[in-house]
Amino acid sequence: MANLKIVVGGHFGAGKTTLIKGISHVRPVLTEAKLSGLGDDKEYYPNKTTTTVGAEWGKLSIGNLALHMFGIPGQSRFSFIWDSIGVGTKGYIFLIDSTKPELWEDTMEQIDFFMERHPAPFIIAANKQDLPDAKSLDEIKKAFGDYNVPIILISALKNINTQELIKKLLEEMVKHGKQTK
Ligand SMILES: Nc1nc2c(ncn2[C@@H]2O[C@H](COP(=O)(O)OP(=O)(O)OP(=O)(O)O)[C@@H](O)[C@H]2O)c(=O)[nH]1
Ligand SMILES: [Mg+2]
Repeated sequence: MANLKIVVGGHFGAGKTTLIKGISHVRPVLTEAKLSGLGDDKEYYPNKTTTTVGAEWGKLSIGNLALHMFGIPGQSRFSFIWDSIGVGTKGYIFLIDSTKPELWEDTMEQIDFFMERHPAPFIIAANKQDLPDAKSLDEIKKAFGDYNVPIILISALKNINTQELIKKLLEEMVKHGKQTK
């Protein structure tokens, strides 16, 4: 069994915890705490009552691969632990809330942060595509196209396209592995 570490990143409220909960084959370890109201993140998600405050974990078994998914806390006040979560990562999924373009910049900052410190192949998951005001793939490409990585439209909550997301990530990791051989 080969163990691979995957990090799930993305801005506050993008759906990291929901994705890990939805795709993990074992009961995930979650680190959610009541939102303290610190900072101004509440203004974007007035109904959100909890936030992730530490590393979260879930596991998927695919053939002889064990994918260990580590979720990060989205709020930048916890960014001091991002660096340690990134150590040894073989691939990343960076999430955005497709209905909140004003927060996408925060995901971009995370991408730059992790690629500088712990580079590995990554893909972008445009989440919450079940909502009527979700931006289209074309609009998301305008913002994230420069990264030149796959962008997958998903709904973590409804488990739409999440298997495709994992498949794409594994393909990217294989592709990258071949290039670096
Ligand atoms: N409609 C819809 N809502 C979603 C989806 N994914 C997540 N949500 C909701 O978005 C809110 C935030 O989701 P979380 O999974 O807590 O987001 P997070 O990225 O872990 O947030 P932090 O840990 O606080 O950074 C919750 O109310 C979720 O139910 C989705 O695919 N569709
Ligand atoms: Mg979370």
